[in-house]
Amino acid sequence: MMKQCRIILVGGFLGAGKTTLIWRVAERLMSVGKGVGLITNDQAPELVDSELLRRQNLAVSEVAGSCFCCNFNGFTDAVKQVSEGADYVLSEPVGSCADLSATILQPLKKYWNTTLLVAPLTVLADPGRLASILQGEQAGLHEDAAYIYRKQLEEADIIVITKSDTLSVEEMTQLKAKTAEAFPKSRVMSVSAVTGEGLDEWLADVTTRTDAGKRLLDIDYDRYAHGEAVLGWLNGTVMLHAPKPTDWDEFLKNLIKELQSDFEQETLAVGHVKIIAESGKDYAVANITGADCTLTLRPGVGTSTDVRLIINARVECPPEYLDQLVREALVQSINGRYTEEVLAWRYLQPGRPNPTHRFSEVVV
Ligand SMILES: Nc1nc2c(ncn2[C@@H]2O[C@H](COP(=O)(O)OP(=O)(O)O)[C@@H](O)[C@H]2O)c(=O)[nH]1
Ligand SMILES: [Mg+2]
Repeated sequence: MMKQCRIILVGGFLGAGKTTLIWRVAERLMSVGKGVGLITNDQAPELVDSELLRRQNLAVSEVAGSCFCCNFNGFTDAVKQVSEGADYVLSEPVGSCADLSATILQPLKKYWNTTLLVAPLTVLADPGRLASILQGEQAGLHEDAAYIYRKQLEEADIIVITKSDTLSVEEMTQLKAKTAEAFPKSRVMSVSAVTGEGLDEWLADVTTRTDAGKRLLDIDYDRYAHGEAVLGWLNGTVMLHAPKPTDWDEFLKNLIKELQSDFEQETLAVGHVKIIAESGKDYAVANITGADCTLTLRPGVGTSTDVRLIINARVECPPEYLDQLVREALVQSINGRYTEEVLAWRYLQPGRPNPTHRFSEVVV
């Protein structure tokens, strides 16, 4: 019999910690000799996530230009590409996507059951946003984006609260209990990609359980579409050339701070903004996530004359305005010191989700 590869979908809202978890877990699996393939997803090419994961020497395929659900065949092509010789394929759907049980898990179970084992649907939740949602608030998001957030949790086979290193044990115990109460049909766990806490427990579940996509979501596609459309998206790739060696970590820190203060000033809710700065083998990543605009900077790209920036921004405003803000922040940070070469630059508003398949019954 042909070897079956297990596909593990790791969903959850923008900035929940999907890419970080996938990377940690891929490392862990490979260290015990397992073959791992990865799939990232976005509405437009030039993804920081793909670049970051490729830098860890992992086989990565990207479904760009539409989400997995609206391009199921693109998704399964990507699965074919990275599952060759792999024991596990880890895949990250778009953070504002929902209804994955009906549009991805059921079709996989139905049409791909001879080659793929489907793991339970995991949905990650950042503790800050989750706590707000559980209190009936909106986590600083538009009400329809908060609606998507709740719907994602509702269909999860497993809800994983991420970033447990940022809470006390007591706070996490309470948050888990509240989550289990609000979403009684999902298993609730917690992890930290920083300390590794909870990773083995989650892995034990998704590498052995086969009860995937146990429920179908009751979701209003008008609200879902609107919740996605309130976010402007921007993906850009820019080369900067300096006349003399320059500290690009410092530059990146300034750029992300500039953006953070712009969004704060305009009171725009940030879904997720991430920038990778690369020079040869060296790179740094900066992120803004969450209602409170947390900032993380992983050094270091160091000092050189040239740097490549990939910028991905998902912010609650019209895409044209996001384009303007990001351009202005770049101009400010460059301050006439470097020459800029734009390699790719796209901004868009996600279109209405129109899934390839949408099952109305659970496949057993
Ligand atoms: N403290 C902490 N931060 C984390 C953890 N996992 C992810 N992050 C941070 O959360 C932000 C978003 O992570 P990312 O994996 O890109 O989220 P994604 O949008 O869901 O793929 C980044 O700044 C990460 O460094 C964690 O376990 N602990
Ligand atoms: Mg990601």
